[in-house]
Amino acid sequence: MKDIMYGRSTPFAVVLAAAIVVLAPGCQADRREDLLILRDGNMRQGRLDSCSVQACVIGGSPVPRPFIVFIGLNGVQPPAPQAQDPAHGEIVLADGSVHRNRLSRIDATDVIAVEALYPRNRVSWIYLPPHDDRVPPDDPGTTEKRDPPRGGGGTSARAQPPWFGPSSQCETVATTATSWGVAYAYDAKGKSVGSLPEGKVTCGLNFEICGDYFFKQKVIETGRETCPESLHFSSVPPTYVCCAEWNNAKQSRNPCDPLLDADCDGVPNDVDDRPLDPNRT
Ligand SMILES: [Ca+2]
Repeated sequence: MKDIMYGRSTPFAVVLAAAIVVLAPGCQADRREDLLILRDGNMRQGRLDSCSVQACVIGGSPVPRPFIVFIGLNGVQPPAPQAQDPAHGEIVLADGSVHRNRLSRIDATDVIAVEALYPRNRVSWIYLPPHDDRVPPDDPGTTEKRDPPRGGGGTSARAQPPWFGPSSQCETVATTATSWGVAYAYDAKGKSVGSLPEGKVTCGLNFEICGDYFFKQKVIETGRETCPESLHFSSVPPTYVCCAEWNNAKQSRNPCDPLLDADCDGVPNDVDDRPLDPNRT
């Protein structure tokens, strides 16, 4: 799961970037530090804690994503490589390969992009294109999600199970999802069971709800197929779940068993293209 076999690989071109490097007086660059090169030419250096869709946090200070043009990881030193296609995001690995991919987020161990997951310790540079902030993560489910019907209000929308939606009586926890493509085979639980033959890749989707994990997959032939949209993390958009209700239903299986059908729409999780939306399957 930590290996990368998915994504475009192209020659690595390096030119001098026009960044004006500003270091704090007396600050000797730590070779293991991370850095952010900003669009105004300034640089921030330190340990990158994380990046979300909105901001990257370096040395405990958030920097809004729109201000950032390059993220350097694992002690790389400026100048940054020139983007091969400035209109698109790129991820440059330590082996020099360049992958056109749009950054989603960075955590302690992984760089999560739209089409792949990269082990953080193998990533050197991440290029964020202009207007990166205007392109929200593919999240069609969020905008189309409907409010739960109340009292037969004339809508044909299916009733949402009691664990979805805001609640003043229950602490809710957001679901998380990760998708990737690697040349490994997985069992039904998402455990890696060996390598795939040359030219095949597993598209994997993992999502977590209240401490329970779900895994979906499809093996594709590279060059002939791409990973289906239903296995992209955006098919499981962050959804707030009341874990008390979730856990109750795991026991009572009322109105359904959420471990088998998280949105109670009658379509089992492993074949539901929208497993957290009872109105889409
Ligand atoms: Ca379902």
